[in-house]
Amino acid sequence: EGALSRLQVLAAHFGTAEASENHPGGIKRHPTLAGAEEPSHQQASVNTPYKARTGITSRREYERLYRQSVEDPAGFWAHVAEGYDWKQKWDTEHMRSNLDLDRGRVSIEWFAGGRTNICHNCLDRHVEGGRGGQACFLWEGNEPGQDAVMTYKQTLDAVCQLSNWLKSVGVKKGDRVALYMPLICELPIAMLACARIGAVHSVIFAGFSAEALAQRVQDCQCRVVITASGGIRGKKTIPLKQIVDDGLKLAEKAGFKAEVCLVFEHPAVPRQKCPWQAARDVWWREAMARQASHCPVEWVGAEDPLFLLYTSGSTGKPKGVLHTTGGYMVMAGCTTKYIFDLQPDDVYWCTADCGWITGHTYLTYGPLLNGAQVVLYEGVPNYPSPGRVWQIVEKYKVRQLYTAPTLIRSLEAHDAHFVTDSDRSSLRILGTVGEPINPRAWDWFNKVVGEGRCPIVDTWWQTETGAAMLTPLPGAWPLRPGCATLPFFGVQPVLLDEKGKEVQGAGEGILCLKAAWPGALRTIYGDHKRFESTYFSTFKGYYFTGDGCRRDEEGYYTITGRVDDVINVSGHRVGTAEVESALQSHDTCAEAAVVGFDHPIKGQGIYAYVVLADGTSASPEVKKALVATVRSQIGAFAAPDSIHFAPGGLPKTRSGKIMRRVLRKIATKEEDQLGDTSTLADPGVVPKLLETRGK
Ligand code: 6R9
Repeated sequence: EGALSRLQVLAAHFGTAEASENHPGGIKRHPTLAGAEEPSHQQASVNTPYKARTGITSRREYERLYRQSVEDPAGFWAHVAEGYDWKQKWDTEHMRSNLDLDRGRVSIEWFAGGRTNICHNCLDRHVEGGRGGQACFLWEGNEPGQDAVMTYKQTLDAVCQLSNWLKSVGVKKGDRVALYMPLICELPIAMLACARIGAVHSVIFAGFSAEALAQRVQDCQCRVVITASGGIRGKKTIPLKQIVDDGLKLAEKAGFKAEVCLVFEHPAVPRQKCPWQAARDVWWREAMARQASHCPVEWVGAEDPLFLLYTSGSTGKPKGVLHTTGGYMVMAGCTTKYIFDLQPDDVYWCTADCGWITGHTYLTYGPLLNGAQVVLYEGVPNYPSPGRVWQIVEKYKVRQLYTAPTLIRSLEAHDAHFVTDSDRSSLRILGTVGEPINPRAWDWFNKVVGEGRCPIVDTWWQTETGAAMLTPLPGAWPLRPGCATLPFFGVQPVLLDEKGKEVQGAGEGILCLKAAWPGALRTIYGDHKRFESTYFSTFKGYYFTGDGCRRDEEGYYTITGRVDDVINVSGHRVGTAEVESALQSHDTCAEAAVVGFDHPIKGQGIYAYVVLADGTSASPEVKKALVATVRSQIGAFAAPDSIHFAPGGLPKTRSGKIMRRVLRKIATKEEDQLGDTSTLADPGVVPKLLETRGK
């Protein structure tokens, strides 16, 4: 195949030939819930007909492009990038990376030399193309009947005002801005306003506690914090500004001071009820009233930072994952287009919060780069009834719905009429992300929600990967419940055995990624050594994902779950070390060890073993106090489901290492599979743990 025809194929698929407005360019088991399900590889294929408007309608078509994407990654991605506006083109040798520590510092660069702005590509480009009057955000409040629409032009104006305000308080390119907000339009607006002027946003999920907030604002040394007076989810009002004040007080004790705090007045907490520090705090509405709705874009380098997002690892404090502008933009736009077959004007709904990576890539940047109408829902899925999600689908005629297995399981538990009472005929594509989806939930999503006519895209990826890595393309090949199927363009997954040898053909191993992709994280903020050691030292030359994975004869990939000490609770990553250190900070706790266990709704739950301090005796009050400590230090979502007092101590090897395998088996009542415990310093602790379980 000659170079010319290859370019033509690329042009046809990535729309660069069209002048239309918008063509941006120790392995664990799968959590087989309820124990009775067949694992994914034993499931029959499901062939849901769907004709993608992107033109990729068969596996052959995909494979042709995939081959090009891995044979000439720089050329492939440059073609995709041409679908976006750049102030300055990238160098001819724009992709420079080294993933091999033996060859020196790990570094990743894409579109080097290029200058662009992601906010411009998300908003100005569409407005300039005559689509300013089209809906950008379809906001749905907590209460049914509460809603608002913002057009692309209105969104651009609001973003410009905020950018101007940020500049007026001295925020410059490269400065960090922390966002702690409910899911209202002002949250993505604030992200875009930072991006517009080259400031680096750091969204902190509004479910994190004051202490977690303090840790994050300190680590990123943000100049400004943007928040709201409060938020409302279901029947619960959340005093966000109070939490920010508490967090900033803690940070001040540790020697860090934020200069300005911008507060959006949310009706859930009126201003009279909001704590206030006149020297530092500013009301959003008053501040915006003085700002012009025009603000020139700061053209930033492709490798200038776009955002920081903190995530949990298996050890230590949360890591500030840093993403840069060009590669992230190109990959966010491209994956959204191909995975969701997203076209301008499509009504698209992703139920994630902006506080997580999914809310960055697939609620904000990806859909806006494609000019879609984005549904933003502030409330919870089961309020005021378990039918709410489907009512929203009917109300806005949602075409693509992207959600998490935990939400699917929690709604599946209710009578099917909650779903069927609403008209879902607008739905064309369903998606899941965040954790393995068990086949039963997949089936329900497929048959009951999608009436068997919507392909389900089970997308595997991570905060670090920036965009989806393993995913079906709708209609292009048969699906299988619980299976992420094939790699996206440019993604080269490998399965390594424990010795680091690549598994060939069908088999199981640790999922790693070979070669750099544009959306990859570039570093851990302020700690490049930790970046190298966390992701690139386990297997030299490969990015280590932390997930176990199986590949079958068809080349399909199935994620089997984390192989490290990260627990995935309702799709939220929780590090065992973080929960342990929260527990250990409490006076009653001498020692703690935390493991995950299969949970019917949350996917995984948190099981904590606690050795009490001398003089403390086990009681329900102590349990409560320990759970409360975790809630206040991390957030409610990380609260242990069970606390198991271990009077005889924890199982340790002679070198003092806690044997977590043993703790996992006891927590999941699989003591028949404890394995070899003869290397324990004191094998007697095991029967004591079994005796005290459930007490
Ligand atoms: C996007 C996101 C990443 C971890 C990842 C894996 C799990 C995500 C999955 C999945 C099975 C899927 N995970 N998607 N497991 N199937 N489709 O969730 O990022 O919060 O960083 O979590 O989530 O264990 O390593 P993040």
